Amino acid sequence: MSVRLESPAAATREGMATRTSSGWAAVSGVVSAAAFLASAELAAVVTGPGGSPLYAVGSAVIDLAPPVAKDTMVALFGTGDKIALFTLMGVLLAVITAGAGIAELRRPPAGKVVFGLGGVLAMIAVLTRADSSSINGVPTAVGTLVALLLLTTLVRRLSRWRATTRTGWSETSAHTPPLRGPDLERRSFVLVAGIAGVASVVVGTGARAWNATRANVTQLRAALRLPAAATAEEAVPAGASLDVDGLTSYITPNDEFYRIDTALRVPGIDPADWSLRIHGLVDEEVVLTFEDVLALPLVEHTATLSCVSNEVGGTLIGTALWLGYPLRELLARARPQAGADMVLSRSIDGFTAGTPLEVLQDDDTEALLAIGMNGEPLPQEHGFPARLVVPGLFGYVSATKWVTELEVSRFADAEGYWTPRGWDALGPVKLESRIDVPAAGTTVDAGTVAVAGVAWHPHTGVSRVEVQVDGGAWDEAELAESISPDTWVQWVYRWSASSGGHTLRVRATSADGTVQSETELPPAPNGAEGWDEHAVSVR
Ligand SMILES: Nc1nc2c(c(=O)[nH]1)N[C@H]1C(S)=C(S)[C@@H](COP(=O)(O)O)O[C@H]1N2
Ligand SMILES: [Mo]
Repeated sequence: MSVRLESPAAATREGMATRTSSGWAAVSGVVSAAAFLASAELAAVVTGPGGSPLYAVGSAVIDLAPPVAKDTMVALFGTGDKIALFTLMGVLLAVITAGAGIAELRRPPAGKVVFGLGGVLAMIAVLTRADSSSINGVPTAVGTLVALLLLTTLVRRLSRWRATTRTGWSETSAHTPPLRGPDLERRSFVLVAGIAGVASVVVGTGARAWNATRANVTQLRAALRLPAAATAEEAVPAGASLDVDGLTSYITPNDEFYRIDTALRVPGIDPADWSLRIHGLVDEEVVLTFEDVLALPLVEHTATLSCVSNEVGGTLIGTALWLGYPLRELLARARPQAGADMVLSRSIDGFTAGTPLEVLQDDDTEALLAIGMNGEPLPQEHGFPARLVVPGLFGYVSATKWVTELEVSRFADAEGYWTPRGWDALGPVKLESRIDVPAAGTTVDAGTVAVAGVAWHPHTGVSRVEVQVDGGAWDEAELAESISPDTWVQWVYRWSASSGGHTLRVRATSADGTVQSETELPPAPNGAEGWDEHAVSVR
């Protein structure tokens, strides 16, 4: 009996048979899939949980599955049906991507094609979810890119390792010149695969857990039923909405409402965990839970909210029906002390706004701790579960979203987030008007053309809007109705347009008689000024 003795190096070479390299290729595929999920999940932390391909594909499968399959899943796994589904999907994904790894080693770019197709399918699943937006596609794109890069680098390392073990490290192959010995090539492959695999598991589970809590807040919000207002707002008068195509609607739908905040990640607050603390220069510290707020006699109030950063003609403005409780009542409970002149509201995300105390205490200003927006709980991006809304003040000095604290203070002692960043401590909204139609730079037919838009001077009101054509005389526009001076107002001017190029301008007059200033000012430090102007052609 003869014994064949092999050196360890020879054993390594023998061990790197086709079967082994296929095994490692399969590992490459699975690790790349894990990297896809992890990097997509991480990107979804920024874009929102709706961008998670894991979640989207899962719900797409649930949507598309025939009822029999669903019933079977529920019968087999009961309430564990979702976990069972995800396990099944995980196994399927592992099998497919293991195959893709092998395919990439044997017939490149077959594996990359499989990953690419998978990315496209995941993208379709993400974008076809109810109320998905294009931003939700970003995580899947990021994940697909990361997976393709990782698969490429892993398979390249693997084939170099294979080449060295097959031919000896001194020889080279045309495609993958082995630069180092088999041990180094093996180490290089295993190291990258190992790091990528471990990082994917750690980052992926962390990001998934984070996104899952946010998804839960979405569900909590959807399940929340707001009480009816004790003091209801009057119905929107029919005369508030002019019948002009392209004119901004009087009430801004929630999903069209502008969004401005410093939050990288929208805070996800469970109402059960939320509370508002009123403290500082007060005789009595007050703490309110969300349940406390729901039990209060709530009021509805329609108010226009706008951003100090809005340029002349800009769209950082919207009007909503807010449901909430007057801040004046809450402050009365806390009893502010003499000498206090501002309230520093603080968000859970650290943002602060300094609002004059007298505005918040004013009987004629419906400054609210708002929990509802246009008949729904506040959307998460707009401050769920509670924010402030103060008619007549720019958002940066008043409209704190995800508000958790009101600190009664003094302008001499404290300042809001934007004040040390070049914006005034006081931010009353300025008198402004905007042309919506005809859009700037468009061509319209000669004849009667509806020139229309909105004008606002929240809490003061607009008494007149005028339009000027080509620098001529100012002609009065027709004003629509409004619920109160706290909202913007639509206007229309029926223009007899003759062919050629024309310039349209608009200016408003406030209810206090002030005429909108022509002087152009930039947004900083306290709001833009000037007349909105549209150049149009008439044919
Ligand atoms: N927590 C928090 N609240 C905030 C802000 C912010 O950055 N963080 N931005 C404010 C500004 S500048 C504006 S204009 C309004 C915008 O509110 P919206 O996003 O609901 O339109 O929110 C205000 N409340
Ligand atoms: Mo703002």
